[in-house]
Amino acid sequence: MNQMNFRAPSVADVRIVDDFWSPRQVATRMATVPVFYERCREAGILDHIDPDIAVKPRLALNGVHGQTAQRFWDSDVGKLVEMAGYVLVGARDPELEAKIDALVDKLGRMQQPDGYLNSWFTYQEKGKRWTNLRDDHELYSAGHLIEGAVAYFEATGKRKLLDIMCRYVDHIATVFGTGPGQKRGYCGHEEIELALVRLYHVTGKRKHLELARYFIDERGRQPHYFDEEARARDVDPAKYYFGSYEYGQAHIPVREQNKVVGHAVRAMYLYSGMADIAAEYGDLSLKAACDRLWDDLMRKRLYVTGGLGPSARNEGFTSDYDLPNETAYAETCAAVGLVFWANRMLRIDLDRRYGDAMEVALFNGALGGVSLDGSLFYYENPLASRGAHLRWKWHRCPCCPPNIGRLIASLGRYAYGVAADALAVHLYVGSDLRCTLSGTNVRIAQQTRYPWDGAVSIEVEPETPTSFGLHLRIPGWCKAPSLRVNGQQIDLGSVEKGYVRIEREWKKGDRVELDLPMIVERIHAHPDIREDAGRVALKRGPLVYCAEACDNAQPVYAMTLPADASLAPNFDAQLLGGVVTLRAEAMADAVGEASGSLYRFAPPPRQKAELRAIPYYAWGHRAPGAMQVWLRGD
Ligand code: FUB
Ligand code: ZN
Repeated sequence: MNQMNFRAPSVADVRIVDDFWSPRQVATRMATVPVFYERCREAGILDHIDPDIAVKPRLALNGVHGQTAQRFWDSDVGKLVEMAGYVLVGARDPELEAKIDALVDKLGRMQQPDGYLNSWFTYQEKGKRWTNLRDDHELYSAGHLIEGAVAYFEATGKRKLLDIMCRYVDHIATVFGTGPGQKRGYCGHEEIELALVRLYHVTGKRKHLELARYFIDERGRQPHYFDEEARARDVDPAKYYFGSYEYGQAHIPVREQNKVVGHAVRAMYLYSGMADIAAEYGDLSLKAACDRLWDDLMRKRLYVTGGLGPSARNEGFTSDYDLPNETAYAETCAAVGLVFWANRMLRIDLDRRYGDAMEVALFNGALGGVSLDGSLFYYENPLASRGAHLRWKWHRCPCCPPNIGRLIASLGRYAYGVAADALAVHLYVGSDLRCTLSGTNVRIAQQTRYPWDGAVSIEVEPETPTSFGLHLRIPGWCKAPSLRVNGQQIDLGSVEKGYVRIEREWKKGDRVELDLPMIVERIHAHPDIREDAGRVALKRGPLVYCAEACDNAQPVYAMTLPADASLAPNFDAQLLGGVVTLRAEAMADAVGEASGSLYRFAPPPRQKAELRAIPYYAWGHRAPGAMQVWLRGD
């Protein structure tokens, strides 16, 4: 394993100053956070953690299989706090802080004398705590509250929620483990694993890390914990509604897993936790498992948008190459989860396959999940629509809005990796980073018009001249990159795993200029992805494109893009907050030409038609209509 450990900087260490991302961060602060707070309040989520409201409404189990999203309402509170924490870093806001402080106060008063903290099992199903880890999300909710506590502490210095969660974690550590009398359990929905690692980074307490490792190590072992706890509830484990524990990646121990299976968000969170533990303990067996799983996902189960999990039935994976477009589930949270996982892989292995995937998932599958103004959301992110897939204000399971919100608000964490004597630049985004390299305080100022233009300028400003390595990702999509340091060309011939390393003594005023020319690419799918046979997708730099009905005079399903059609990019500052659109001369079947017969012996006549495509992340903002990523190609 690469001995370097590229840790994510804290949100406070990176200020984003970027034409593309700053407006998204503003939208998160001005819309996603307050809107999500209000909608949680209206739904009763905030009252549900309020100990002063003694009589809670009885919440029906309204989900599939007798499950309900209300069981994990606390996780929404955790994600709200986390998102709020990140936006507070850039701009302290007494009003927002007062609201979050009030929630923290409620959580503190709801906490049981032994440290336990969960509103469902305090008010709805008292006495049933820790009886169904497979389905009940108790540790999942704890994980999100932990992440919220860490973010809020880092942003404000207020440690009340952090202390509450440390107490809860101490309680959890008495209940679960391999010691006498302890339950050898773990959560059906992973999350607490990666949250405990984040907690460890703040507290420095080894016991937090060790609990995370325990949950990773225990998963999928025999005798199977989920079987035993089902029997203890007098339930036949064989009647599990998903049939197999693959649903929660608990079918076999994690080090034996080779295939990306089950619920997509759970899978991404688990693999993120595995990568974390691999990094913390230098655990090669976990890294190897991550690599096998990574290859499986990349080779057989990922949408071109970085979306993942095609099926609504299990909110997850099905079989190899099963990537339908119109029915794609591709939950926003799953693409966000892939960003988390890729970023953690980069921590231990500086390889652009992780950076490239992180970028694709971020700019497409994840970013598409929130409207440009930050107030409307998608849960599913199909790659084709007939026009009925609309952005919504609220969902009975509101997991996605705060997930994409927390990602955007903490973007700086994903842009860089900081090691003791090296810095990695994973994402190109206008930003100002402060970090310590080789013991010296360093400021890195990055400027770019990415994703519209691949020219990147990086100014390096160490307090005193200092030697360290600067690693820059050369994206796999870029065919002719070039690099200059202080005007001098650097040879990119021997770039290791897609990251160029510039090792030198850096001094104030040093300037790195990276040019990543963006051309429009036609993407062809593996022949076994049956729904994409004979089709092409368009990509420019990190952005995947789609054709929407409102931009095209002819129905998008009837259009064919000839192989020799030239694709013209054009920046339109007035459209969708400013986007590069693509135009091409295409052909369209004459759909209106009605001979009256459904089938015929000759193909329909074709006519020339202009095709216009926009970045996928920006679809669904204008008149509802059809949309397609994969276009018929000649
Ligand atoms: O189960 C908790 C969250 O709700 C999952 O991560 C999402 O897929 C949704 O089911
Ligand atoms: Zn979600």
